Amino acid sequence: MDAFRARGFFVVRDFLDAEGRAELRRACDVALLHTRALSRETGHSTPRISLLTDGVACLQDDPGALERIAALIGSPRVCALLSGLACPGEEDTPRLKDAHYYHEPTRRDWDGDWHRDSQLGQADPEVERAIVATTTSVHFRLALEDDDRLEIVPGSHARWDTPDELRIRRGADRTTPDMPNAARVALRAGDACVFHAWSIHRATYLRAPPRRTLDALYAFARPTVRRWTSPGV
Ligand SMILES: O=C(O)CCC(=O)C(=O)O
Repeated sequence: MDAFRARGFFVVRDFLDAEGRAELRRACDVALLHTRALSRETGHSTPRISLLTDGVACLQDDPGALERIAALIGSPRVCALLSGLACPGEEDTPRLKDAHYYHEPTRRDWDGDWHRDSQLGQADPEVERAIVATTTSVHFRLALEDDDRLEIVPGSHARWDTPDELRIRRGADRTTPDMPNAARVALRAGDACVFHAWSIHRATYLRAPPRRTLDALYAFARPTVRRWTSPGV
């Protein structure tokens, strides 16, 4: 928890043994291989497929595969890793938003954009800044093969951008290799990583070696106060 507060991420080595990994990889590969067979883009030029939208139709033929994935991302072990990460004022219960399977591209190598997930669909940086200051959203990911593609700017989850960072992630050169203080997160097969989705991060995508990383995104909610109105009001 201290590492998460200070740097915005932590790695849990050997989270899953070889047998568990092989089972989970078989399950996720069902979705990836079917998705690739059905599309010329999704699963080929994309960084990831959504296991709950793109892949779910494919998983319907193999309910055991969907169960295996759901069992992990809803497991007490994963929830225990997320416990205590919410901001003050947020509920401690993580809410699952989506589950993705990150894969290698099949046609060309490319570099991803530096971003905070909070900027996606958010045109106004000042609105985004308020979201970053008051809410928490986290990725839990599990490498099923060695994966060193992700880079994060440690500590960026807990503060707003420097002028250089803002110029890069909202400017014209979002794929630059020159992001100050970026750190590479190297996972070995079986390692898990939790990182704050509002951290400044990106990945670079290579056709080889194969990338097989399961990633689930969770958010924490603020308790809502329901206001009842009197009949006729
Ligand atoms: O690991 C990756 O490919 C990058 C992940 C990412 O940028 C994201 O999920 O927002």
